Amino acid sequence: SRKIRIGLIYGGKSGEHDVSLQTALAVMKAVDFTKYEITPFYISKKGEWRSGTPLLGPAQSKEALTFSTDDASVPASNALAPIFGGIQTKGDVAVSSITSAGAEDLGLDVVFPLLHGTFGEDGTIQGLLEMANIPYVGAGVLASAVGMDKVMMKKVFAQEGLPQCIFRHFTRTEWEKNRAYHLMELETAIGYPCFVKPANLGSSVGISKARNQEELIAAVAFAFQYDRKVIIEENIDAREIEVAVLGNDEPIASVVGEIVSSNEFYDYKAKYLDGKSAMIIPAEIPQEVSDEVRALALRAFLAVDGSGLSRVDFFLGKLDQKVYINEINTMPGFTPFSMYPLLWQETGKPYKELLDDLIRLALERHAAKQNIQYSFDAE
Ligand code: G1L
Repeated sequence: SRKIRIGLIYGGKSGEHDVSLQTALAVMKAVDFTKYEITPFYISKKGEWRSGTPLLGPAQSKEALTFSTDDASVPASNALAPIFGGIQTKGDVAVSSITSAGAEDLGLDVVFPLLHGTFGEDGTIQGLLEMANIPYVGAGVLASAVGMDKVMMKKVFAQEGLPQCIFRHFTRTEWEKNRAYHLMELETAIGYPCFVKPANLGSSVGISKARNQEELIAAVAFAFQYDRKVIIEENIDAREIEVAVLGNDEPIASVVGEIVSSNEFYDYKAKYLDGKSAMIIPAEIPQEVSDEVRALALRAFLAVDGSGLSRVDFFLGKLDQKVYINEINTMPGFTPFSMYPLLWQETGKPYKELLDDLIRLALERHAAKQNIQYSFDAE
């Protein structure tokens, strides 16, 4: 049978541009080119799309990945043209349409959207791929969008009855109209210290800790520079533990890992170091806690209507030994040295196999959707 044709979309207009390139290179290096063929789709920092011809082996350099030199091994072409069915001229008007003929037209079987933050993880690229009827790896539009908005995520978790820390949220308009009320509410419900964050999880910027009212007001103003919604959370003295989830309607959970920050990790004989932190896999926690966390991770994945993969992050209270869900990440770090792949590695699934599974899951989800009727008057 012929090779499966993979598209990799990477780069993008976010702060994670370089992480995305590294991830694309890692995926290229890991896939079996006797089974797969890869077409690169690079989005520059300015938002221009560039695509190349199918690769028969991994790109050799970052320049080849970004088509930034004239002698790049892969010639660039207008990447969006095939997705939008080309651009035609009708009289004075340029017309283009998203073809729903989908991946066959593009010469692709499945796409990896390796993009972080706004325009990548928030459901927008997933929406574009849905409209073009192209199978893609990972979360769909809904789970991506819920996973990007901390407030929506916590509301979904609350509805599912998942244990989480105390939080409050408001928009800039609400804050400006009723600041005294919100301050009183935050002080009685949460108290100090507390964490103030932009609701949008696109970046780690805009986050700060407040120890008193003056700091709280400054922290809220700071967070509003990054989003129109902010969330305030209680501070829990806790260990950070994480679980990898893989699957569609019947997901499975990996072993549990722990993140230990640099000022604490010298006591551990850590196998995996990631700059400022160490990853302890499996986490040194009681079996009952590990069982509980894995079950909660699966419930969280199903609650947001996840598909493909997610990393689910928890706090394990140092004082009460209680487990709190922190967040679900539908696009976790994904090089072979990131927590998500390492958790599967330790569970017995190496990176290559993980890629095979994710591709199969994407194709299965797409095939199942083809049988759904979307309207009465099909043309
Ligand atoms: F395609 C997958 F598998 F769904 C996928 C997509 C994106 C997995 C992991 C990621 N992660 C990233 O793209 C990033 C965290 C490297 C941001 Cl650029």
